[in-house]
Amino acid sequence: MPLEALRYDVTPVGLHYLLIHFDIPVVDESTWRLSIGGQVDSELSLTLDELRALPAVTVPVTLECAGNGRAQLSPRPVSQPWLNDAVGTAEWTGTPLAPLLRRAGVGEGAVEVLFTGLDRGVQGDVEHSYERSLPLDEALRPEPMLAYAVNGRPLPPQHGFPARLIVPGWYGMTHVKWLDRIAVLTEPFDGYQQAVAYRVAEGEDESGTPVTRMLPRALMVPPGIPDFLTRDRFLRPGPCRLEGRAWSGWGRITGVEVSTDGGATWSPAEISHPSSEHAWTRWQHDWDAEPGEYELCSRATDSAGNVQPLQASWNVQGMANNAAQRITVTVDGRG
Ligand SMILES: Nc1nc2c(c(=O)[nH]1)N[C@H]1C(S)=C(S)[C@@H](COP(=O)(O)O)O[C@H]1N2
Ligand SMILES: [Mo]
Repeated sequence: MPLEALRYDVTPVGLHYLLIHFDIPVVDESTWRLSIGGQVDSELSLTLDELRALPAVTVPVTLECAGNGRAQLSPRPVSQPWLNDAVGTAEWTGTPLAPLLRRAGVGEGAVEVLFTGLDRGVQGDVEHSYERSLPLDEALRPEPMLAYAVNGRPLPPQHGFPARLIVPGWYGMTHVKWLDRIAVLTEPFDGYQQAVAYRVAEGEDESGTPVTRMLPRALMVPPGIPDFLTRDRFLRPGPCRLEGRAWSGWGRITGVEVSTDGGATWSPAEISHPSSEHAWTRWQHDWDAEPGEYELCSRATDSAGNVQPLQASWNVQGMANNAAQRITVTVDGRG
C-alpha cells in the first residue's frame, strides 16, 4: 500500500497490499463448496449462496503482513522485501465462524481448527496447499469470520474469492484466502506454514516461537514531495500537519508520539477514535518546519503496554519487525 493511502479510513481495494504465496486460483462459484469436517458430529458442506444467507456482519479490520518491516533488517532475510507498506484496512463482510463450528458440533479432544486454501505450491522444497490452523479457543471467539465481500463488493480474485478467513487482530498469514475446507483437529497442525514459516527464531537451527497477533505500529503519511529515484522528501518551511494511522492486535492504541530529531525527543500526537476495535486509529501532530534536515519518527503504545522499539530486533525470517518508522525530509523551498 503506498503510504499516502494512510489518509483513507478504509483503504480502496486497489491500494490494499497483497500477499500471495503461490498462484491465484480461478474458482467457479457454481461448483464451489466449503466443507467443515474433521472431529465434528456432522460434517457441513456449504454453497456460496448458503454462506451469504447466514447472519452477516461487516467489520473494518486492519490487516498487516507479518513480514512488514523486513527490508529494514540487516542482514536482510530472504522473502518479500516489505519496507512498511504491507498493511491496509478494509470493511470485510461475512458470517461469524463460531456458530458454524457449533452447528457442526466440535467433537471430543479437539484442540485446533485448520483452514485450507485452494492454492498449492512448493516452499522450502515442500509441496503443499496453503493452510494454517488456529487454537480452538481462538477459533471459537466471536470475531473470526468467513468473509465473502470486501468494501461492499464480492471478494476480488486476489483477496480470496469466493471466501476467506478473517481473524481480527492477527497478522495476515492467519487470514486464509480461497477457502476449500475447514477441519477440527485433535492434534496440533504441523504443516509448513505453521511449523516452519511464520516463526520468530534467532538462529537457523531453532524452531522459534509462532507469530500470532500484530504488534503495535504507527505509520506517518510521508510529508512533502518525493524525489523520483531516491524517494528523499522535500518540504516548504512553515506549519506542517504530520498525520498517520496506528494499530495493534493486542489492544487499543493509547498513544502515538512523534519525533523530528530521529527519536532523541518526542511529542504526543492527537489520536482519534477508530471506526472499530479492529481498525487503525488516526493520529495527527502539528509541526512548525524550519529550514534544515530532519528525521521524522512516530511510535505507538497499546493498552496492553506494548511500545514500539526504536531499533529492530533481528530474526531469521524477518517477522514482526515493528521498529519505529523513520522518514528523512529536507525543509527547503521545494514542496
Ligand atoms: N490461501 C492463501 N491465503 C493466504 C495467503 C496465501 O498465500 N494463500 N497469504 C497470507 C498472507 S501471508 C497474508 S499477509 C494475507 C494477505 O491478504 P491480502 O492479500 O488480502 O491483503 O493473506 C494470507 N492468506
Ligand atoms: Mo503475510
